[in-house]
Amino acid sequence: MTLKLYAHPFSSYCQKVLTALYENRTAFEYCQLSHDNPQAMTELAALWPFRKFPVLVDAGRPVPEATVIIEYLGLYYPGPVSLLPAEPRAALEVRSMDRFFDNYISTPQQKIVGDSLRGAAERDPRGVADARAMLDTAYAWLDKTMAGREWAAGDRFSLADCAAAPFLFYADWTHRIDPSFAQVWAYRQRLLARPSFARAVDEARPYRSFFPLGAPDRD
Ligand SMILES: N[C@@H](CCC(=O)N[C@@H](CS)C(=O)NCC(=O)O)C(=O)O
Repeated sequence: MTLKLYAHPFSSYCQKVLTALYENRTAFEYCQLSHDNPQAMTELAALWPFRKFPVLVDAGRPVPEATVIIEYLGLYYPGPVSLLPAEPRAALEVRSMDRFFDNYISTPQQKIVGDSLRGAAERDPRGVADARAMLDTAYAWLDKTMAGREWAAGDRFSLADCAAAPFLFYADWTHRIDPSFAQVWAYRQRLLARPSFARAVDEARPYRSFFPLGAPDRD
């Protein structure tokens, strides 16, 4: 087996890639990052000095960044489910929704969680307030955008849904999605029911106590 993934099951960006791998039943070696496995952390730092994960390694070639990993898998290890349409205009819509979920759902969500891990003197209340406001704007925009769509970019599950699934999952735990956003709620439920993401959620269940804001008793 040539593919090795450095990842942790509870990480949202790792779940984004795991969902893509599970969609296509792509075989890979799972190198689980943990403080109990310093060797894996050392290897990660050597592969990608930013120490962000996931990182895929293909026969020694490091491939960082979740979106790029999923595109890489589609190019070099294609399976039955094409997560990026071959038609360039359709691909552009998938990529723009993927950017939306990374930049306007995950980034503010991570800001809020990251801030909660800081000591009182290092907290950034203005930054957290801005992040909460960004999530409110993003939920409202997504609610309108999802009207008439089954998946993020239309009627086919794609790279953008691999991003949406973990990011909406944790975003709601972090900054509740108002029940009035019925389209967002229904979409989040569809994502939770998708077997590839459901598997990633199940594999992460043992780590829910890690969630710094307290994991809710649902999902
Ligand atoms: N831009 C990266 C972000 C990856 C990311 O932020 N991963 C988190 C885990 S969900 C991480 O590495 N956290 C550890 C750190 O920031 O030191 C991607 O798209 O893969």
